[in-house]
Amino acid sequence: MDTVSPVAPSHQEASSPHIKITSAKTLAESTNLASIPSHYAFTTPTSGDQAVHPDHDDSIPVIDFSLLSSSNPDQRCKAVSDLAKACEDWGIFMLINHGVPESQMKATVDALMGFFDLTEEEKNEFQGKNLLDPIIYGTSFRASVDKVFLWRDFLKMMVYPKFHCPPEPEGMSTVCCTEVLAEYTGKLRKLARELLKGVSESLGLGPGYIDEAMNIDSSLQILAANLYPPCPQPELAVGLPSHSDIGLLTILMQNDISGLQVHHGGKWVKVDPIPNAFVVNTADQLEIMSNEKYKSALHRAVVNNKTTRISIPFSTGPSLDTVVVPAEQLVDGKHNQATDISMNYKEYMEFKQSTVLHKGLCPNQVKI
Ligand SMILES: O=C(O)CCC(=O)C(=O)O
Repeated sequence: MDTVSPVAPSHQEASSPHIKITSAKTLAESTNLASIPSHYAFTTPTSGDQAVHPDHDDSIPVIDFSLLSSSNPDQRCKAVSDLAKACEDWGIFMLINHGVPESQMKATVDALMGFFDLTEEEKNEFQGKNLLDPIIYGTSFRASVDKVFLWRDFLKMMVYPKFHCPPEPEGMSTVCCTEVLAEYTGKLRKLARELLKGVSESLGLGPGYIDEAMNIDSSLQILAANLYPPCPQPELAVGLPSHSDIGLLTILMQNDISGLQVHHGGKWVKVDPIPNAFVVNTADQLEIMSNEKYKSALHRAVVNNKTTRISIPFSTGPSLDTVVVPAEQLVDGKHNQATDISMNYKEYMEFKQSTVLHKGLCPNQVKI
């Protein structure tokens, strides 16, 4: 399965290995920054690959979670069929009426913004070394090896089966990050599980099929935050290049600043935020499990020169030791070749990361 995008920007020559690594936030806040340093400039300007707004008659699907979880069979049936269409045609949809209170969403954004406001020294304590480190803070993708830097800082935390998040620095008594993030991820875990039931049904499998086959009881769930500060030359810089996510589904929250784009019908389409809605996208393990009926959505993030954007993806995968295979019911021997990668999820994560780094492609096509 090819998860590397055909439309990723090409790189300039490798920049000097002696570049001083600084966060995008620190760089953006440095005075008189009128242009970006050369090691942030992609040779293919993103403006040459302009995204469009969705058409009126082909707009990004909206799924109403209250109907998906309704006890009225007709409502649920309609919602499941809308979900099937959304996953098959787009691989991305807006999720409304999901039951996560606006106040909790806002508190989560504030808590994570608060993390990025810490000093470099404080944040750098969480620089991870390995893919499966429970907490990783960084800039770009892997700044120590990246040839061209991405205009983003990030924090990634494994939140299930065991919850991890950076401890609150002393004196920050007003923001209770641990509690906020633990409650938020607990809600999203339930939401993801319910959504996967709907997805399972939408594939013609029983509602519990994915839950059981993917060992969702011990699934790996990761909460991340991407910070994209204002960039003086957004047409040259890249927030996140085209990539697919590695898990089953990603549920993304964002502040009210646009930047996310999805590849659909041969074009890049803007996914403008809807207040209080989540964006949900299909990911690699769902593509494998569904025998490619639901393709893993290619998406990317662009930056702007005015306002900081934050996006907060929550990824649900199978358990690390699950070998994901296509559901038998979706393979019909004659017409349907089964996608079989014969790797467990942990090996898949390592494989995707090493392949991309080895080939020297833009490393952020690897998703963790
Ligand atoms: O910032 C965004 O909207 C996209 C984030 C994303 O694609 C990711 O973290 O994988």
